[in-house]
Amino acid sequence: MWGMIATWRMAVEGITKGSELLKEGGDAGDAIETAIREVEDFPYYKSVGYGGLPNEEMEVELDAAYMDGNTLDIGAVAAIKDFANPVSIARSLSHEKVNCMLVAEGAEKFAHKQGFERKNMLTDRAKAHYRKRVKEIKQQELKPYSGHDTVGMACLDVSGKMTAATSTSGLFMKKKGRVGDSPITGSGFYADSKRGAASATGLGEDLMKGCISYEIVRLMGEGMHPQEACETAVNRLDAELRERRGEAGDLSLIAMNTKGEWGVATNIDGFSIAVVTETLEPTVYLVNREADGRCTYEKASDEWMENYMKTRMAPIEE
Ligand code: SD4
Repeated sequence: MWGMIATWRMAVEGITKGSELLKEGGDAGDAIETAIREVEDFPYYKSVGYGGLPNEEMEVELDAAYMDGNTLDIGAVAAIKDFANPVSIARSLSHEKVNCMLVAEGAEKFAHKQGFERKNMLTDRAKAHYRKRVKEIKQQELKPYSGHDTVGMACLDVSGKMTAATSTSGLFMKKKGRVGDSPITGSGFYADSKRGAASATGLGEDLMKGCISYEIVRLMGEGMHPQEACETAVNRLDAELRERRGEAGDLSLIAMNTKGEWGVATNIDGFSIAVVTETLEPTVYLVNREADGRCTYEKASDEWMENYMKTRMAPIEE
């Protein structure tokens, strides 16, 4: 069995590309890197890679990570600027024994030495989003941090190897140097070929409070189906946060186990996922939260898919 699951609709072209490799018996590391690069390169996805939304100072600082579930190797970069594909830099760091998580200038120096492609990641479109948001914050007292779509994936190849990876520009209007859950092991991602892999999107500050990707892998290791593991971990963390702090940020998780079974859970409306397996063609699902805390999903309609692209590519009215 092989398969891939990813956060958000935007990942479907990526997992389609990744699945071409998996189908041919390819490696879960190559498949997940290929899939995430596809999302990073598409300029209209405004929270990953090229076209990602900037921080408060109008700079695009990117976070990314990669984990190999066979060796438990981890590589991550945080607050890196001006490089095209942070996930590939993260994967390259995962081969290092030490210094495998680098931030800002340190990460950029490593990437430069390794010959990774430099690119100005701030697009005119992202600048327009920035100016619009500055105006909205002033006029409508909007929360600056709303709107996010990190790409996080879990992958299984025919050899049984599992990987997890993430890539994000983090929260729009974040403080310079702010790092979310996405490059943090166990919070934004975790992979263990003996148990499964998981990844997160949402409010990093809250996802980190539960080390939630690790928690889901742990629950799968105890025999839970990925769906039950995702629901259990998300509902528990959501409840703990509400009890102790009076509120919980957005928590949305995906997972796959060693058999290619998968699961998803969220505490928000409007979450979507992209999935492909040996027996399922690349499919986008919209996730619904039920009153009893369970999450169900339905295939996105053609109309929904069309509308999604239209809104992503619509001109920005400033
Ligand atoms: C972060 N978790 O930096 C990321 C943001 C995100 O969907 O997921 N957006 O906190």
